[in-house]
Amino acid sequence: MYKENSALLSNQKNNFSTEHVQILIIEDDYEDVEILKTLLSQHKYSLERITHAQSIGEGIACLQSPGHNIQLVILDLSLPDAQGLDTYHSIYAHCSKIPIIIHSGNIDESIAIEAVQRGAQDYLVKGKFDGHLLSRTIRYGLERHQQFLELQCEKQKLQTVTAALMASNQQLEAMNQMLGQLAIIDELTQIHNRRRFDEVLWTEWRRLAREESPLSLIMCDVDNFKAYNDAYGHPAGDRCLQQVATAISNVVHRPADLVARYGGEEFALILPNTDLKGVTRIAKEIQDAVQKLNLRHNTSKISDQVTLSLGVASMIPHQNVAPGQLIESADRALYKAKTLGRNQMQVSLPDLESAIIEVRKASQKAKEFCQSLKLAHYSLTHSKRLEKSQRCQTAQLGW
Ligand code: GH3
Ligand code: MG
Ligand code: MG
Ligand code: MG
Repeated sequence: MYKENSALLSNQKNNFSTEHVQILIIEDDYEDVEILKTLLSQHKYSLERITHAQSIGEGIACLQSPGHNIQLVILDLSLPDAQGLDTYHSIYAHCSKIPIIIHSGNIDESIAIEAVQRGAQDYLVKGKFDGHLLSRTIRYGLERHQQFLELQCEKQKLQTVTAALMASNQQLEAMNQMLGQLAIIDELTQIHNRRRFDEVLWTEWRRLAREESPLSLIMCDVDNFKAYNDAYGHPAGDRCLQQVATAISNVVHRPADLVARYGGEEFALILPNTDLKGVTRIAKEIQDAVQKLNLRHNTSKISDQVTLSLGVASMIPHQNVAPGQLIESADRALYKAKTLGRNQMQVSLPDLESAIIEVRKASQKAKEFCQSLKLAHYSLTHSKRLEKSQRCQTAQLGW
């Protein structure tokens, strides 16, 4: 379509001088044809470039003939094979790219208006125009039509550019999404990475501090994994880590739970709104799930299969305590599990938990104290006024 229009434009450019214009007259009345030809030749239109058709059928055949170079059609609306605006529609359907001027004996203004609204360049009433008007109508018709084609061309160019832009935008979005995923997913195990773990821990810590609800953490470490690599090779070690990661992921189900590869052969779980009882149960399920994998580990010092050591911690976060404290707490428990023989879970001693409770208590006391001070101040000033006016006693201060 775009190429078609461009070709038409280049054909027509600078070719509007009267002696070069190729016109098709579709008219069944020979007298009218002669009148038109006379008027045209008086205005220097070349009669050699004027073609005549007597019916719609003949006109269409002419417009469909290969290599025709008709630039403009003058159309009678009353023909042997078509009448009224249908005549116009039939021709327009075959040559929407060529300007059409209607030449009719019908003086009905409404038909003229409708024809122009539907794309005709003008509507000339037979016997009501002279050569000047005809020539001007042809010139304007050709120019207007060329402008229309140029606009169409620009519109199509714009559409092509817009489509290309949209396509590259979609590609960009897809790439951005992929990059976003790459930034938070561990390549080997396809679970979340350390970076995502840090983000989520921070968010959940602040959220649960407001809610005053528990946040739990499990740190898992594959036992004697160096020996596994040494015995079975690094690629087998990689596969083992993938299986362990999947097994751990399958244990947790809540949307807010997060399983991440914390580093090397260590995994970490964030379990929001989960208390110590809940997290202990999950840790045991993880141990069972890894045991069920039944991955041979003949060089392990503690079992003939791959095992985990787990450290568990749980606390109600507080805005004055950093979330790193929870990690340290779970890490201490993991260290204890390692030193006590591996292949087991240990729970962090709630020393920090009690520190947080102390902070809470102190903060509550401070609030109460402030409240009491306000009341006492009110009570003192109030009683002073009473003493002056009514000479009565006393204000009490206490909290
Ligand atoms: P422990 O029971 O005390 O945890 O002993 P360990 O051997 O598991 O711990 P250590 O820290 O001595 O060794 C960890 C090993 O984990 C060493 C390293 O080669 C292996 N490892 C870390 N990341 C990967 C990995 O991406 N792929 C493989 N195959 N091995 C890894
Ligand atoms: Mg007629
Ligand atoms: Mg380790
Ligand atoms: Mg280890």
